[in-house]
Amino acid sequence: MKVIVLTLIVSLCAKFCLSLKTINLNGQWIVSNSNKSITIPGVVPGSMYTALIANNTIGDPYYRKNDQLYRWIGQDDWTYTRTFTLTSDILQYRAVVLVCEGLDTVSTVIVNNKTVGTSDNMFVRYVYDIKSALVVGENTIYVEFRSAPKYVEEIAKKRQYPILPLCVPPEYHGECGANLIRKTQCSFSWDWGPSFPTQGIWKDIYIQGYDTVVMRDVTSETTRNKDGSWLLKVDVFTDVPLGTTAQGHLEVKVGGTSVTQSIPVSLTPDNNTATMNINIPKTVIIHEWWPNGYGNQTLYDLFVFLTDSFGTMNNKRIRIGFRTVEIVEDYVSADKSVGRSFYFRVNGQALFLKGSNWIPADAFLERITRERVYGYLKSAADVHMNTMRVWGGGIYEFDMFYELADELGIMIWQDFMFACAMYPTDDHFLASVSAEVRHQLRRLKHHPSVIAFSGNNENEKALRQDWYGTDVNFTRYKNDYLKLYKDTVHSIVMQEDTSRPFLSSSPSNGIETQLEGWVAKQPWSTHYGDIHEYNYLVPFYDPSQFRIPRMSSEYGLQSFPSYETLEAVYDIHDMDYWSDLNDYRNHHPFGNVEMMAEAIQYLKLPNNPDRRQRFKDLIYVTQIDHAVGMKVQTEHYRRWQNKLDNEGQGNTMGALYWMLADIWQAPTWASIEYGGKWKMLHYFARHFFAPTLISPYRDGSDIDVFIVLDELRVKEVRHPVHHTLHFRPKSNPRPFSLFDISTWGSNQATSVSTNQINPQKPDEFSGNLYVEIYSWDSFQALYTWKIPFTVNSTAQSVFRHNVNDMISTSGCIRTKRCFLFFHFGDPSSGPTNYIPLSEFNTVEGISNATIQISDVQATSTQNEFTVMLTADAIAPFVWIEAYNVKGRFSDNGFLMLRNTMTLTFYAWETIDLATLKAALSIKSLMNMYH
Ligand code: BMA
Repeated sequence: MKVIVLTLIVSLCAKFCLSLKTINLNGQWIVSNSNKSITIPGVVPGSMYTALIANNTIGDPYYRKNDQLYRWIGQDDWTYTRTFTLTSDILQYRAVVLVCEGLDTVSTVIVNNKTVGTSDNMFVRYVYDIKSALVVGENTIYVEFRSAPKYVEEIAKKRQYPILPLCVPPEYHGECGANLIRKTQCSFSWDWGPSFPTQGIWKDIYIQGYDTVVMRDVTSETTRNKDGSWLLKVDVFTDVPLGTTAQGHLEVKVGGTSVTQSIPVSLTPDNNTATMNINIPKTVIIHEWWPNGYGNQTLYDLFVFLTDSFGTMNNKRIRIGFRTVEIVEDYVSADKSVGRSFYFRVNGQALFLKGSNWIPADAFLERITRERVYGYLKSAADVHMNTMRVWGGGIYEFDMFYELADELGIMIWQDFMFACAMYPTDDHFLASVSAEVRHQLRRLKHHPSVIAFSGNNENEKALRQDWYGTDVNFTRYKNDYLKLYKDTVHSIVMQEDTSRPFLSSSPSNGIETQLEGWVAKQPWSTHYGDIHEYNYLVPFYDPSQFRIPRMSSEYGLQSFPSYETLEAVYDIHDMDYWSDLNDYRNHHPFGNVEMMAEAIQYLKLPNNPDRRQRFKDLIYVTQIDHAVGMKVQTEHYRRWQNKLDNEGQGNTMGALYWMLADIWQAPTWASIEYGGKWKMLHYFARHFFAPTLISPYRDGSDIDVFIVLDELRVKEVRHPVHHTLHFRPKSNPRPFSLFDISTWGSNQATSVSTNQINPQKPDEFSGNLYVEIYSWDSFQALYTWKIPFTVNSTAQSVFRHNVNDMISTSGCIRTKRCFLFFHFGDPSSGPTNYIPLSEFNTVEGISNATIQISDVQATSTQNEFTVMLTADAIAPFVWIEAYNVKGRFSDNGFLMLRNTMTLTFYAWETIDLATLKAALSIKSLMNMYH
C-alpha cells in the first residue's frame, strides 16, 4: 500500500514539478562599460552606480559636485551579464520565458548569443520567449543597456518637431530630453535633485517554465451593494502557451472569513483573463478600511488558487481592504459660474486630504529599503497626514510602498509618470505607454490606499500657460496631449479600473477640464479641481496672500537641511551660506537668494561673526520661514473647508504640501531630510494637521479664531446649493456650510483636552477656548479671555475681536511687545496656537533666553527618552538637536512659554543614555543675535 501511495506521489510530483518552474536570476552579475575598461561585480536588482560604489570605483555620488564629475557614467553604455546552469528538465516545458519585472531602460537582451528581446520602458514588465536560446549546462545572459541621455539625443534628431522642453534649466546641472524616454523623469535632474541617469536591472528577473498556464496578476475591486453588503470582484490575468487551452478551476478565499468561491476556467493565449464576482453576504462581518485618523486600516488576505487539469497549482496572495471612494464635484451654488466642489469621500465620509507629495526616496532606487519607506510614511502618519500624492516625475513606487500605505492609512493619489513636459505620440511610444498603464493598473488596483489616478503632473497647465514655447503651434501640442492622456492613458484606465476617480492632470479643473475638452481655459482655477500654488516672495506669514481653492495639491517653500545632514556631502569650506557649492546645490533658480529675501521680511538675519556658525543659524532661519509659511497656508486651507467667499471660492478640501522627503542632501521644499531627520516644518505639521486645530489669524484689524475638527462626524449635504445664496464681503465671509448636521454612526474620534465631542452628539463639539495675551518679557499672561463655544461644523469661527481693543483691555503697552496664545484649558496636552502681533524683525521685549537641558532619562520603553528643559524667559522657535542620532522629538521649533518643559525623544536606533546626552544641544531665536 505504502509503495502505491509513494508511486502516486512521485508521479504526481513529476508532473507537478514539470508543470511550473521558476529560476531566480537575481543576485550577483558582472557589470561592464562599453570598452570593458571597467568590469566589476554588481547586484541585481540594482544599477551601475551602486555597483561602482560597492566596488570602490567611485566615491559617494552625492558628495559635493560628484554628480558632474561622474557624468561620464550615465553617458557610457553598461552591460549586465551572468551565467546560469540548467538541467534538461526546464527545456521540456512547453513555454520557457525570461520575466524582467523592470529593465532600466533601453536594452537588448541576449541569451547565448541570441537576441531574445529589447526594452525601452522601465515601467513595464517584459516577458521574453527564450526557450530556443537555452542549452542544457552553462548559459550566458547579457543585458546590454544604452546610455539614456545618448539614446534620447539620437531620437531627438529624428523627430519631425521638437517635443518641448528640449532641456532642463542650467541650474539643474542635468541632462536633456527625459520626456523622450519612459524612464524616471527626475533621473535626468529636477529642481530638487541630481542627474543620475541609471542603467540596470532594477526589479526581479527570473526564468519561468510552464506547460499550461501561469498567473501574472491578480486585481480586486470592492463595491458596496445597496443593502450594505459587499461585492468583491477579482480578476486573474494569466499567460497561456500558444496552441494550448488550460482547463481547470479558480478558487478565491478571503482570509479570516468564511468567504470562498470556486469556478471552472478555460483559458487560452487570447482569452487569458478569469473573473470572479463574489457577493459577500451580510452575515459575514467585514470591517472597512479607513484612512489614518478616521478608523482602522483593516486588511484581508485574498488567496487565489488556479489549478489546471493536471493539478498544477498557481497561487497568489494579495492584501485587500474594503472601502469605497468617490470624488464629489457638484455645483457649489445655484449660480453655476462659480464652479464645482472637489473633494473625496471614503466609505461615505467626506474627507479633508492632509498630506504631502512624494518623490523617489533615492536617485539609486535599489537603495530604497522597506525600512526607509516605512520611516517616511510613518513620519507622515505621525503628523496626522492621511494622503500622499505620488508625483508624476518619479516612479510608480515599489509594492512595499503601497503595502505600507495600506497599513498606515495613507491615501495615495497616484500620478501616471509624466511631468512638466510635452511627450511624443508616435505609435511606438503610445503602444509602450499603453503597456505601462495596463501593467501598473493591474499591479496597483487592489490597494485600498490608492484613491485616485491622475494623468500627469502639470502638463495641462504647462500647455495652457505656454511654459515651454508650445504656443508656436498650440493645436499640434494640444492634439498630442489629447492623444496621450485622453485617448491612451484614460481609455486604458476605463478598461482596467473604474473603481476609483481618474483626474486628467494635477492640477486640473477636475470634471470641468474634461468638459472643456481636456485642456481647460484655466486649469489653475480656484473654482474647480485642485491647484498648485507657489508664492516665493510674498509675505508667507500673511494668509490673505493665498488663494482659496477647492483643493491645494502642491504648495511649498524651500529650506536648508540640517548642518549635520550637509556635513556628509560638503567640505568644511563649503559650509557658508554664500559658498559656491551651496549655490550649486540649490537647483531652484535663485533659490538661496529667495530664501533670504523671505527671511528678512520676517526676522533679522543672524550676525555671528563666525561664518560657519552663521551658516548654522541661517539654516535655522530658513527652516523657521519654511515651517511658518506652510503653517499659515495650511491653516488657511483648513479654515476654508466650510465656507464660500463672495466669489464662490472656498470649501477647500485638501492641503498636500510640496514635498515630503528629499532624494539627496540639498536645500529643497522637503519637510524630511535625506536620511529621515525631521525639519522644523515636519514638527509644525504635527500641529497644523492635528485632527483638532485652534487656528487664529489676523483679518485686518481683527483677530479671528477658528476651530477645525476632522473628528466631528457631521454629515455632508450632497447638493449644498441654496437657491438664495447671499455672499458676504470677503473680509467677513458668511459661514456657509458644506455640511449639514445629523447623527453620524460610530464615532472613532478620541477626545481632546477638557473639551469634548459628546458621544451622544457626535456632531457637536463644545468647551472653552482660552485666549491669552502675553508680553514677550514675562511668563505671566497679561489677560485671559475664556470663551465658551459650541461648534457644529468641521471649521468654524468661535471668536472674533478687534486687536487694538484686546491690547488696551489687556494692558499690553505696545503691540510689538505682545503675542496671543490660544488653548483649551491644558496647554500641555491639548492643542495650542499662537500668533505674534508683529513680525519678529520688529518685535520688542524678547530676551536672549537661556534654555538648558536640565535632565535626560531613559524611560521604560526601549529607545524612548525623557528630556527636561528649563528656560529663564519666553523663547520662540526653540530647536533641540540630537546630533547624528536617528530619531525625533515629541515636539520641536516650539514656543517655550513656561520655565520648564518635558519632551520625549524617540530614537530610531538603539542608543545609550550617555551618547544621547552628549549629542543634545538647544537654541532659540534670540540666541542668533550678538
Ligand atoms: C511643482 C512640482 C515639481 C517641482 C515643484 C517645485 O511644479 O510638480 O515639478 O519640483 O513644483 O518647483
